[in-house]
Amino acid sequence: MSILEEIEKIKLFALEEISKAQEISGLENLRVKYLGRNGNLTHILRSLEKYPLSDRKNIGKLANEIRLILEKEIDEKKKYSEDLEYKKLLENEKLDVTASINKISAGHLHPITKTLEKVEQIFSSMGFEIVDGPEVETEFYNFDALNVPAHHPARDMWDTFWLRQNEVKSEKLKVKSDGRLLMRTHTSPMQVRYMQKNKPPFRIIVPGKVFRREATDARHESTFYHLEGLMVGEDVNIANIKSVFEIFFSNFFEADAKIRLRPSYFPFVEPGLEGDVSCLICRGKGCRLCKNTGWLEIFGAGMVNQKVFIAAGYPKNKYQGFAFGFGLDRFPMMLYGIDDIRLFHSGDLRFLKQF
Ligand code: FA5
Repeated sequence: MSILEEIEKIKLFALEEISKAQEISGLENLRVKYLGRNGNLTHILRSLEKYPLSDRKNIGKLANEIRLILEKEIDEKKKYSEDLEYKKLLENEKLDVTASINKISAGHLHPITKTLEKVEQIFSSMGFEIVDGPEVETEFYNFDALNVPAHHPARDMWDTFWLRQNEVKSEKLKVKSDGRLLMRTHTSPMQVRYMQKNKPPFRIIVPGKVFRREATDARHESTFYHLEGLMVGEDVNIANIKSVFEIFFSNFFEADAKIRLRPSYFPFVEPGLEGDVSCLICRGKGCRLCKNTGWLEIFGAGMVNQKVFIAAGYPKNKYQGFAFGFGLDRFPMMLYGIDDIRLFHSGDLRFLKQF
């Protein structure tokens, strides 16, 4: 085989090896093997003097051409392999934002909070302002200003937790002039607090926690939620109570809930009403929650007693208005079919996770 044929053969071998090489390191080895100091082609170029002068030019030319071809091939393949490796690297590193991972449980709103949001939204749509009040109240706002003086038998209905005064340091509550401190038994104290600072006409709701000394059962807790409502103007009348309740209950239960109004007594309203809603758990047939009556006692209401207006500093007989108080916990009980109020504050995850 002539030296020119031998060079061509080297070229064929080299090209085949380059095409088969998978990795950059493999290509570098081929560069050394063929083009390196002791490489096959370099060796031929270095030993040109051993060939006749007439052949040297052709041998050298061919060997150099092939050298350039191999260099180009190796460089191109190397660039291709580098791109490939980079692509692989990117593929391994890429972040799939849609991939499912082990979810961290973030919790959710308590059923009473959900209820409150819905109630607030309905009353807001009827133009009621949402007002907040203190949970620690004075005897004056919780009782006296609402026409429940000391030793009045109505105080028995709202027996509560009294505080030792030196345990509470609050400028706002004006302890000395407003009597002893207690955990509020209803959100009604905000009637007078609000009226002292605002003039009619207005309509407000006051949601919040209330406290009572109770022997608890399926319908009674010692800590529960109330929602007070108050609408005052010069011509507000009892028909407004009925229409507000009808709109509210049909929106809240998204069902045909029946309402029953009964005469009742609350010292701060005259006349006073008790409002029942047909039990949505048993649909009126009778169950543990409704004590087999088919009705749930949900709210107290009535026209504001003029004595309350006077306690707030309003002139007698100038204004009239209605007030009502809901037990808020009983709403989710009916909505979700919960038959024991004590579950709400039990902290039992098996219960809470259902909502
Ligand atoms: C009152 O507290 C009055 N302040 C309501 C009111 C406001 C009447 C304005 C008139 C005008 P009562 O004690 O009935 O009323 O409580 C109101 C509602 O709270 C009840 O109808 C009942 O649904 C709920 N409730 C009462 N006691 C408890 C309790 N221990 N646990 C859970 N809910 C209760």
